[in-house]
Amino acid sequence: MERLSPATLATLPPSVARPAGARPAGPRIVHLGLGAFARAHLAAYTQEANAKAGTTWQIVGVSLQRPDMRDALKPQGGLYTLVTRAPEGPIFELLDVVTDVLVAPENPAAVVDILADAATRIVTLTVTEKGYCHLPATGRLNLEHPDIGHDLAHPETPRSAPGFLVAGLAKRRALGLPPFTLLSCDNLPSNGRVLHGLVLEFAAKLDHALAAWIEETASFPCCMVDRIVPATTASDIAETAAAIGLHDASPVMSEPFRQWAIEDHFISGRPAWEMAGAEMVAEVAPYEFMKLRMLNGAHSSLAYLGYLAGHETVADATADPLIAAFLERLWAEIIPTVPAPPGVDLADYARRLLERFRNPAIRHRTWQIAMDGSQKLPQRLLGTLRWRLERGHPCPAILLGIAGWMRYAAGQDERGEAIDVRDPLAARFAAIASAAGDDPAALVDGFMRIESIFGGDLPARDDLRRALTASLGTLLSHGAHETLAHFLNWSPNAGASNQRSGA
Ligand code: CS2
Repeated sequence: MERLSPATLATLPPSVARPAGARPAGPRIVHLGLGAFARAHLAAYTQEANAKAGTTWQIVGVSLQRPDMRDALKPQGGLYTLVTRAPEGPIFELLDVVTDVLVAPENPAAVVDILADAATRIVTLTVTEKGYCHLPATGRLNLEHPDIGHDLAHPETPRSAPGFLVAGLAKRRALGLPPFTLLSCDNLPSNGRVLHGLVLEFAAKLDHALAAWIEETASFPCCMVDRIVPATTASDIAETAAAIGLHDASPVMSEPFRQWAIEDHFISGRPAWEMAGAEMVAEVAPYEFMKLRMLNGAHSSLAYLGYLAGHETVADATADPLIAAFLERLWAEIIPTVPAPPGVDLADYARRLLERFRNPAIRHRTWQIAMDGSQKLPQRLLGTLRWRLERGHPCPAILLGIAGWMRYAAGQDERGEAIDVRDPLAARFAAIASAAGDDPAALVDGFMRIESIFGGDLPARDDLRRALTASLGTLLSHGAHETLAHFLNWSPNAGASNQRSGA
């Protein structure tokens, strides 16, 4: 079968939506961490904004680690298929807004050059939580991170996202160019402010005048991004080929829903993303709390408990009545902690989340979401937990989610088989698990000592330790299914006085 590329484009069936006309080189967005999510979110919004506003914004992707994305997209001239998987059936659409992909480790100087090029106006990032190389508990740069150490010693050939951003900004300043807007699109609370702090901290370590220039001239708007985009599988590739009649090595699979709330503070222009449905808002925080706590908090909880209960995907897990009922209880605990964004009914938002999770056309693996729990737990579950503990409100469902993470991170599933735990702290988890064996109190103690996750305050609460030990003990001795059944029977009123939790 022929490869999708500008040369074979004419053979696409009319059912595949595609942009009209050629692609003149317009203002540029450089995107760090070009994965499936950004290709289904940022790129889709940008293409639609271009079409509606008659603009020519282009995206150059940068892979900070592997060459796979460049190898897949380069022979296709950057073209790829966005497959929107509605329960009623897929929609195939061609995206042509990515014009090039650079592989940073192969040629870091080329990445710095494009960041410093006059046509680059915005640098967007989806480098995942760990890509910020920071200490989530303090928001400061992790100076022990090997890439940060390297980049401070070799600032012109960086490896990390903060290192590249500062190198690009330094070069622009040397060339007499204005900076770019830095837009983090990762699931971090106050993502723009976190990025601002990290970039300034890194720059100040090299050159105070540079840091001052960045502070005065660059902008770091916050935004909340949302679209469920699971990793593409071999069968997705085969299905796409059958539908479009060409081989696309890297289509992206997405749910129909998408949302993007952005602080409108761009120093050198931006695509008219609002014409594609983005919400330009004065304050992103309420959107962020809603999304991180309600969507991602539920996603992570169901990833751990669902995985342990033997469910491969989110849709399978949500089809399990016990997990669906657990989610309702979890949302009842989360909702009071979230300030509703203007015009949003949070109970309604929760109902829509359940529908989105149930979409059987999306095969989002629980194992994929379970990754990097050490980087995700604080903003997804622990903020909610703190909020409730401070007010003396019970939180048994949140505790069960956290206990599920501990059970998972200990590395053995319910049949005694090893779990492939992917996390920057995986080695530490393994050491905790081997020291604690299956003693729940020792496991809770070991995990709670990880300060970058739990901070100093949570481990000091004996009531919390006891409650987590009880939940984890039940998970260890009875398994996720029975634990959930017991949990749901035992405390029938959502969020109400659950004695067992004690917290
Ligand atoms: C998921 C997110 O992988 C994960 O941890 O929770 O990627 C989630 O699908 C997105 O944030 C949805 O917008």
